[in-house]
Amino acid sequence: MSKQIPHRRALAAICLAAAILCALPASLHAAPADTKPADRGKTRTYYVAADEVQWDYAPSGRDEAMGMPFDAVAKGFTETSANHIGRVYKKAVYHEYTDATFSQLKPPAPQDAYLGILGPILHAEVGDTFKVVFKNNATHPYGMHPHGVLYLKDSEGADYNGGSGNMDDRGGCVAPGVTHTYTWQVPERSGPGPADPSSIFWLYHSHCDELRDVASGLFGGLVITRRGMALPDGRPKDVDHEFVTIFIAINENESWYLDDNINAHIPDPAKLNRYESKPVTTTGILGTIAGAGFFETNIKWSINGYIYGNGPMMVMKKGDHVRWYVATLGDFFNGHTPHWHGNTVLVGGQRTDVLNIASAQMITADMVPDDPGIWLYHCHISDHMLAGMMARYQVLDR
Ligand SMILES: [Cu+2]
Repeated sequence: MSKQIPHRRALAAICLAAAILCALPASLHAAPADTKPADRGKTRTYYVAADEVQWDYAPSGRDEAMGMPFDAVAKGFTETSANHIGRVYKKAVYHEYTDATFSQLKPPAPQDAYLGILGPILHAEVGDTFKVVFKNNATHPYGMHPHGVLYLKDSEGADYNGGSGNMDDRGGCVAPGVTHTYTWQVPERSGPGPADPSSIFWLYHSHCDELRDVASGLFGGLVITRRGMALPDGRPKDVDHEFVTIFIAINENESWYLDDNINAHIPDPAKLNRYESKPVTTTGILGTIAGAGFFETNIKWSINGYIYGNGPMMVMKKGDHVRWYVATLGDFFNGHTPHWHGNTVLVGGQRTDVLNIASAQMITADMVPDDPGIWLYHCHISDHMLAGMMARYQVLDR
């Protein structure tokens, strides 16, 4: 008798466990009968922190796009004076780390140095799941809000009245020093559509106070590759080079660090008129955004956080299959027309050499360059270009 009671209890426990297992949705404890193990997808874990840095928009100290010292207009955007901050700003950016200790940075590969101020580009294949462990190392609340992927409220990374109580607040505003884990699923609707190439791009950015967070520097991207088209690291296997370029007028007047930057660089902050606006270039052209006041020169017309061609060269070879992911983000000023000199691209089956993007729009453009050389890649809105929205890419001959 004394031996039968434990036996019955054990049996009851087994039955209870079996009942719980049978009651779970199939996806939680078993693959569907028609799903091969290889189709179940990977969990891709990334460690991303918001770090405060000193960012230099033009580290070479000259106009690399034109191959000369800064001219009178460019000096307003790059040189410190009584009413100009210059080219170095305190900002918050996303950095990738190697593990959950957040003690060692995982810097981008040398060929990805052109990514500049962007957060890490996180890759996945349709069917996968992102697990993004986010740590806020900064002094303001920040988060990570992704476009395109599938999430529950606590992984949306946005702060607003979404109708589900305090669930909306979780992950939208992660307090300084706090870590939050986002789970983003990648179903079919997050991947390439029928007219898309083998991979597409989605932005992510901080959405605690969207305007000020983005102006402070917190944005990056996801690349989703079609099921069966990904290399082990998630990149598309039919592409030789991927380039992510975000054309963004970073409005430093909206940054959380405006006061810090004024105090650090303006010789006499008490005398500064931070509302000074002069819509005239130093060369006397009226009506452009490339003006000379504090307001105008405190907007940085950048590609990946670089102005006047200061980004590292984007290098490819003639005949390569090159994929460009192009986007913009931010305030009113962010409507852009990225233009490649020298080569053309295909977008959804249509050929062009100029795109048209407004804030948070994302375009994938494929190029097979046939024209070797160093080529200009810039916003075709003329005064954006005048204010520095220029980069270069190089096609090597084979
Ligand atoms: Cu533009």
